[in-house]
Amino acid sequence: MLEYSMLYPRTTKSRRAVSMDGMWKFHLDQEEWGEEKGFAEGIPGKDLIPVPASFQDFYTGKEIREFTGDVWYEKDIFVPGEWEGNKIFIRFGAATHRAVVFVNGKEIASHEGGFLPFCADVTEHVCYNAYNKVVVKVNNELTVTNIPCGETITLPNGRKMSKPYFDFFNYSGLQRSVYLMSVPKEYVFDFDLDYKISGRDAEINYSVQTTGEHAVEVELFDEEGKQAALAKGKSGVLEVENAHLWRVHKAYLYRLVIRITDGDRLLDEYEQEIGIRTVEIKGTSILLNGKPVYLKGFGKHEDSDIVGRGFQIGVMKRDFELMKWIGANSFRTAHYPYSEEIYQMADREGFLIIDEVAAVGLFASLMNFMEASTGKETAFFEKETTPLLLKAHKRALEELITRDKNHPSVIAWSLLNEPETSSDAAVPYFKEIFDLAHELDVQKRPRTFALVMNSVPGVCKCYPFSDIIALNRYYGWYVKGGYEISEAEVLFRKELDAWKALNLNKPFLFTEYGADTMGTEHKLPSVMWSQEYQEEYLNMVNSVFDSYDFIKGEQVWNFADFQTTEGILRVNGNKKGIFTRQRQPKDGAYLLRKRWKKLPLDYKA
Ligand code: CKU
Repeated sequence: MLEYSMLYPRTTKSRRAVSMDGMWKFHLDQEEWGEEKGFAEGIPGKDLIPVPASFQDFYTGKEIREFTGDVWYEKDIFVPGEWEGNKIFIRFGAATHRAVVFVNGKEIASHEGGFLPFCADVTEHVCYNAYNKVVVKVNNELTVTNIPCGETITLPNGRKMSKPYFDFFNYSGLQRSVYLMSVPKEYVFDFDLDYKISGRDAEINYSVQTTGEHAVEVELFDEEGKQAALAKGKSGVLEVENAHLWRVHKAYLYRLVIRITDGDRLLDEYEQEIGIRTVEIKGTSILLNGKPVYLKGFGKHEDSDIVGRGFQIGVMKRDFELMKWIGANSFRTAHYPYSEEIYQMADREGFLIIDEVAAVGLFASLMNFMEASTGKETAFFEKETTPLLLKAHKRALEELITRDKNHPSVIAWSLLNEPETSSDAAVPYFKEIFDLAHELDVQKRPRTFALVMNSVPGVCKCYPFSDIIALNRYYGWYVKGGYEISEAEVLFRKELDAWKALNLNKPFLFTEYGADTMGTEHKLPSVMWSQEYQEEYLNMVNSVFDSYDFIKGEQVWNFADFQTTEGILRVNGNKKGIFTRQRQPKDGAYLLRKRWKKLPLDYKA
């Protein structure tokens, strides 16, 4: 069990959640002397920066954009006097990749892992009815003992530089919302839900964890606000008659209210929207409420102009509108857990999410996505430091599942992205991770991981762990692109025939395929990078997908163009977007729209 609650911050009858978003004081610790100079008590300078946002793309100096090391944030917050006697937390939606929190000069909390929330319990450290100084030291260095993996090097000029083992820019900082929260001493800490549908009715098996022993009651309201069920006790069953199920693009959301009471007195109340649905794998089918679904959609990123990986509510809205327009029904949160608001929106819009932990780059190569295509193998899990990595990975997985388990939109967990899978040492590592996911999830949702190009039958030792076989494949791009595309198709089919011969009786899903395309380039006849080639490529791949019944979904890489580290393979970022970074369609978007609008939800059932 985690040492703080992961529940989303809300104001209720008993709780207060005050946003700390806005302008914070900001300072880059180029000299690496922040601790020694007493930054914990207040940082130097007058520069202000928005939170939430990545710090990198606001400034005009390259040394700031590429800065690797510690950055410091500061804000004064007023803690109301009437909160005294409650528990007071500061909750960070994310601090990338690690943070130390100081209040009034004193170190209160630290956290590692840049894409999941954490709380600093400041109850004993704040002055009530007064301003308090909050200082946060955020560090963005990459290592092989934390996820995502990478290295930090030092250049001859003495500056540090991030070398990610992954293909997205190492954006960092306070990239998600920060809240000041007050909750009662005895409060709802966590809850789990599991669903059973029988005929027109549904049962919700629930269990609630609180920090005390007082009575618990759980009440369910429908969309009209009418009571749909009521139950008492820390665990039990909510019986819902004539249940409205949560369905793809027809999401029905109930409101679950959890109360702790002492006789007539309310001690705590927490509420959340939930959806009644089941998820199951049967043979090669992915079943939602017992009915087969075919996934259409994207691998995405949290990435946009100016704010980088910072959460942007407007960009989120636009992305969902585009996904509806194109006929998508799902996405994978490549390559890290996204902002919580995105899952809330998916719950509401009826999108299916494959929720990925930030275990990317577990393949020792700076350009793993390239080298893997050449068949290169690395014994990534045989390092002396592997136990440390496993520990960080397990912790992140626990945080992820605790945070996201009650979203109806989350239908599967992606536990690793493109790891090394060919060495014997990979097997026990995978076993621990896959077992933990099942242990933590009462719904026992399907588990998967995205297989890199060299993870093929005969080489990959880890695919048996997966409930859904998720492939990242680039035949026609990294392998035999351009005029050689006909050979790419032959090789692609050859690999799929080899998978078919294994008769795994599991669903296959394409979690990546795509071609870099400049939104500005047209060329007839096509060349690689032109919009014409993206269409040619998509037509080839789609015809392959249509030939194999066990392929139960296609999530193209990527939803939109995104920023990466600079280099000769990337033209100011990865251009595999179906939309540009500014969220306008490339020609391929119209092609996919035509296809996806036509494919029924139960395609290949
Ligand atoms: C993508 C084997 C494919 C790995 N995949 C990872 C993803 O993060 C990259 O952006 C490849 C690409 O476009 O190369």
